Amino acid sequence: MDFKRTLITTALPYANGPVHIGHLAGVYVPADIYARYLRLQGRDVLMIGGSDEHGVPITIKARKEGVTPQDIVDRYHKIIKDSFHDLGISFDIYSRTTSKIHHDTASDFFTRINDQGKFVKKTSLQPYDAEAGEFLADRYVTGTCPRCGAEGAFGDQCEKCGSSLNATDLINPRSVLTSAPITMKETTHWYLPLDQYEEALRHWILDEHKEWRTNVYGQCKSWLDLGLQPRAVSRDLNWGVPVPLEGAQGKVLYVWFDAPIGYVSNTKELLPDTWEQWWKSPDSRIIHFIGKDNIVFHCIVFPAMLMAYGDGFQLPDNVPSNEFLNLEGDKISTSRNWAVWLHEYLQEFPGKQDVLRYVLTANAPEAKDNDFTWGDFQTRNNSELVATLGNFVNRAIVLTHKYFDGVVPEPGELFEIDKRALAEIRDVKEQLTEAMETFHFREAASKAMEIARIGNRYLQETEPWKVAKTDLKRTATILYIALQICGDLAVAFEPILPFMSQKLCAMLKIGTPVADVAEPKAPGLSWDMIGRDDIVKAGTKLGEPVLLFEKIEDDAIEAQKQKLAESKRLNEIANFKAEPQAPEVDFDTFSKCDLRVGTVLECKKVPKADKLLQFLIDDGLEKRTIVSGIAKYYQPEELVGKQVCFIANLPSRKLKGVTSQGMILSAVNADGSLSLITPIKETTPGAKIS
Ligand code: B3M
Ligand code: ZN
Repeated sequence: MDFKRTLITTALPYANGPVHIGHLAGVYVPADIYARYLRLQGRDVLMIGGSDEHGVPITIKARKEGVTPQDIVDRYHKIIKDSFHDLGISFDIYSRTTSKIHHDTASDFFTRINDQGKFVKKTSLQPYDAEAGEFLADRYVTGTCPRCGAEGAFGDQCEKCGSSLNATDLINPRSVLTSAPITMKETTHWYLPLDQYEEALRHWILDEHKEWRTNVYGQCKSWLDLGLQPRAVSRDLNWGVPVPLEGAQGKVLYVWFDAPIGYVSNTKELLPDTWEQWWKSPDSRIIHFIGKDNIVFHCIVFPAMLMAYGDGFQLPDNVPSNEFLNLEGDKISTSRNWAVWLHEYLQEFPGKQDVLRYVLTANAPEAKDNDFTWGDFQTRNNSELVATLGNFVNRAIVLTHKYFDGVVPEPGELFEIDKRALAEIRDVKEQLTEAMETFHFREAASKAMEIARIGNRYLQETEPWKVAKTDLKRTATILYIALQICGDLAVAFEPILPFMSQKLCAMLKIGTPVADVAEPKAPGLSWDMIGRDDIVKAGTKLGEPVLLFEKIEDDAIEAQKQKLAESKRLNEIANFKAEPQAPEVDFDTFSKCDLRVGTVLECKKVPKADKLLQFLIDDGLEKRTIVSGIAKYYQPEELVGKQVCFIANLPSRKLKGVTSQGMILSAVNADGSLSLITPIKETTPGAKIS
């Protein structure tokens, strides 16, 4: 089936925090690559995005900060939207689910399904806070975890041991609102009877969409094999789209009911007159880009909603969901601040949007979870973007300036080696196109880089800088071919590296510059240009050479690693639990310990012992030497003149050849590091501690 239009949707991020590299790698970068690729192919495409502004976590965050949920979503919607824009994600629209049009559209979905009698109404017991007079969502119930005994577990999950829970599993369940013990109260909700759609879904996915990614297909199959159950589409909550029925006060549509409808609302907002074409016409197709935790909602629940609604809505053609991206070996976590946040990256690496786009693509978690490391980020930048791509383009353009005054020379007769390079590129183009068509963007990045490798090899073999000494005509042909390869790169990499492509186009004088890289339109280039031998026209005066990429130095990477280490440290502190108290000692035993304050006269490192510092202490009587294992946490210079506490009457012992007469006291911090103990007010050396 040949499609006329492709509607690309991207999961709507919750507007309760900024987006991080996990979101980008899973959804937005691949979706943007695909949209840009289709535009270059001259296809009709729409890329729809927006913020998901409902749901319990937003109300919880608002309560914590003492602001309204609207304040929260206004704040994060803006951060998210701006950061996507600055990364060049070329949305046709990025809207939000608090918009009027979305509320209307979501209400209409509910009403029409309800009017057809397709919901089931059921009454059940739900946690209730009698003091506040409110039903409690799972997250609003807290208590002791029945599995690990941790305090402060929530009604959906224990964050200590990770078990998923029901509110009623908790020991001593209490309301987060008032701390009152919860009671159970009857409440009525509307359910979508997924079981009634099971056969249709089974046929549609398992028989008709065998081409879906194995992770997606497999997850759907296991859900379907388990058998589908009716799912509640409403909640007792005061934040969301109100259930549009008389007598449904205090009830809103469940966030997972309204959020996917956001794709429809946003299309409507963008194209009030023609939106239906994109959703209902059989020659349009819908592609949902999502992360793996959203598969069931997009492949089962939303399609069932669309079936129930009817009216010609089509089901998605594909759902290329990615797996998860980890960070330096650990799961990305918002609450532990273990993430690379997009808005921070953009500030800390100005002008390096493409580096992130490239690394997230080259290392995309397409078939399995993958790891982002700063080391890999640096290597891919320095050895692939700088040394392979940037270097090739730079050589071709600088040599043209050098030998031909920056004017693209007229080629002479093509030699075998020239033809071979062009033929190789046409082969790679075929594989690259196949990779793009089948959502294998990792492969696409590697194929596009292959073009730069072909270019480097070509220059290496033809050596125009040598040929130029004797044969300028031949040099002209070589550089002409090299410039065509630059043109290939500008097009082939446009979906992945749109900022680079813009700069390269400006040097090669191809395409039409766009004012804003995030603008959703092809920059006057077309996919057909790749592999042609006249992309860059002879006689064109090239623009000045600019560097496409620059080396990322170790200190920038170190700074990022430090930042993560700091997150880890703060987390360890947050999770610190003091050790249980030691067994009692009698007073006499304690008072045998001679504890004193001393002043540091000298302090130095102990040779060949990276943990030890050697102190010379004024202890009020004489000078004594003490060796202490704190070299990792203090510089010797900073301690001279400071006062420390020590045990004076321990037997001396030899440490790495130095005799230590006592022990300096320090506190062991949550992360295992040490803090020296010092009197708050300066005292006389030798003062007893009692
Ligand atoms: N906001 C969940 C998520 O960000 C949800 C996606 C909605 S897509 C319609 O993982
Ligand atoms: Zn637990």
